[in-house]
Amino acid sequence: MSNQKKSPIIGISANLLPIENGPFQGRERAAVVYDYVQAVKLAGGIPILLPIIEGEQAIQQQVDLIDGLLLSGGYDVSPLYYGEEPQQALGEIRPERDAYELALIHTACANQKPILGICRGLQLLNVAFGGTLYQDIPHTLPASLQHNQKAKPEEASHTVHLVEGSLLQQLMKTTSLVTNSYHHQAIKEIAPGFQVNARAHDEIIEGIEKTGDLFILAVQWHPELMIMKQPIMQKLFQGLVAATKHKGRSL
Ligand SMILES: [Mn+2]
Repeated sequence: MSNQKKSPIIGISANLLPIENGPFQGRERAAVVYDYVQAVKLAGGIPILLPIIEGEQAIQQQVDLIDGLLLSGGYDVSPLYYGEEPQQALGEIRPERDAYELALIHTACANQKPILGICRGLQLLNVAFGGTLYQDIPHTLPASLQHNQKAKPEEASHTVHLVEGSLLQQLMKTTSLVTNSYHHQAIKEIAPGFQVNARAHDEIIEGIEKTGDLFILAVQWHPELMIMKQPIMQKLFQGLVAATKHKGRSL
């Protein structure tokens, strides 16, 4: 098979999930919700899972295997990584996943690999480049909207306004979306070198992108869970796959 016909390989960062019962109870799985896999495949990429490993050289070799990186959702980011102590409302953290994915992000970026971050992926991307987070939206901003929806994952929960002229807005070809929302943390200070590309009505940041030539873009919602109901969400994954070919942020 010639290189030209090969589909881009998209590495999806895996979560750590404890097995809840049976003989292996308490052991941990490297896993992602299957919707990420399907979304990447549907967009024309070949999905592979990237389990947490240690070691700069090993992570470099993982990055060498992939053409693009998808940062999946999961636990809260340890506030120690952005210079804060834990508040009461902080959720479960897995610092070993933070450490791994921070190294993964910097290695992918140094190797010019496009990155799409989802939910925790957006938060970690912001922290990786020097930004900070609200540890708990209801605690810090009690007047905010409900960002941890009770509706089913495929259902839209709140409106998101896209910033005119941003990469996200050009990709989605609209200035307004309705999205699901499964986060209790949000960006407080955006990382240097990044710009906001989407906000909810309460000003909570719902998307960011890195300025410059690389496609490094992230959203706070879960587009992978909405594709069947809102096919427009597929454009995010198509954008990531397309960026592996252009080696840049042009669409
Ligand atoms: Mn939200």
